Amino acid sequence: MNEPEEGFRSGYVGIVGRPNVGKSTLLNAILGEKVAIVTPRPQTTRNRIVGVKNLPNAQIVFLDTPGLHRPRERLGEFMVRTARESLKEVEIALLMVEPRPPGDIEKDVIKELALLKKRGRHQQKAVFLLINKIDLIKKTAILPLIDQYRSLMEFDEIIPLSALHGTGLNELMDCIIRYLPEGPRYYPPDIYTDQLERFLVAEIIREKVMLLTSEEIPYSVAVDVLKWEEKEDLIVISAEIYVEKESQKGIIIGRRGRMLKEIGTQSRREIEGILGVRIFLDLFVKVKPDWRKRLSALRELGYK
Ligand SMILES: Nc1nc2c(ncn2[C@@H]2O[C@H](COP(=O)(O)OP(=O)(O)OP(=O)(O)O)[C@@H](O)[C@H]2O)c(=O)[nH]1
Ligand SMILES: [Mg+2]
Repeated sequence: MNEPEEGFRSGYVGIVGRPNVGKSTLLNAILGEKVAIVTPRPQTTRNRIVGVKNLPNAQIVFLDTPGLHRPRERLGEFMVRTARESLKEVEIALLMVEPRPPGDIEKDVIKELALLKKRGRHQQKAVFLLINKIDLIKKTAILPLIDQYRSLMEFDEIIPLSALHGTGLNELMDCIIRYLPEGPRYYPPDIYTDQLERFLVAEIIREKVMLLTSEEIPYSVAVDVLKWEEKEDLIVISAEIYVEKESQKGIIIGRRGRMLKEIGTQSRREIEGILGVRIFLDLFVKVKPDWRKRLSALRELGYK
């Protein structure tokens, strides 16, 4: 960590909200890089994802988090804990919501955010409300929503936006910079995430599984990279796709191995695009019975 430069601003900014509101879409849009996977299904993100935005006079460390929900198994408990704990580290919390009136999840997190704001030790934390997906509603519907949220808490800023279309992002960035304290660079200026390429590769494979399967399968899958061998002009990667039941294994493999082949092809193309090198990707499917419920299995898969 460097000494602060005169006038340089920096800080941690957490993005929280219920699943599927568009948190990861926002992070990718701000960075202009894919660091977090996105699917139309809730509970896509399972870990805290760091994304660093480097600007000439500021560095913003964004924390994308798993969606807040009422967990039904241990994996869900881990996810919600991860999201809530991230809030403690941030200077600014961004509560992202759908363009809908607040529900129980929003009311609960707002209570927590109001407490955090009061308790902020070194410096008061700021809390912004981001009303996302405004491309889906009429302009006239925004003001009544703002009023409803405002009656629950005094937000420092309320910003309607569309992470998908990029609307409102400049205003959001300007607001964030205004609230950041002076501080050092936490990361070197050419770094935009702290995640290992191995992790991103596993996530991209999981994204393809989530996009190509249905019902319980998207949620029952975990991916682990087993081998990573850099050769002269290609990288050889093998990865294991874990499911919870034998029947799920059959679905992931598909008729004559077709589904697994499709997962592999789509993953490989995207990984090649991101890493800029030819990839040989070998996928295996394995049953880890009820892994989402078992602490030891969760740990083995990196959810700890
Ligand atoms: N119409 C519209 N869709 C959006 C917008 N932002 C995100 N989405 C879509 O919403 C879905 C969920 O997006 P994610 O970014 O994965 O949501 P998330 O909040 O990270 O979800 P979890 O990781 O499950 O907590 C995807 O299908 C996105 O394309 C938006 O501004 N407008
Ligand atoms: Mg997400």
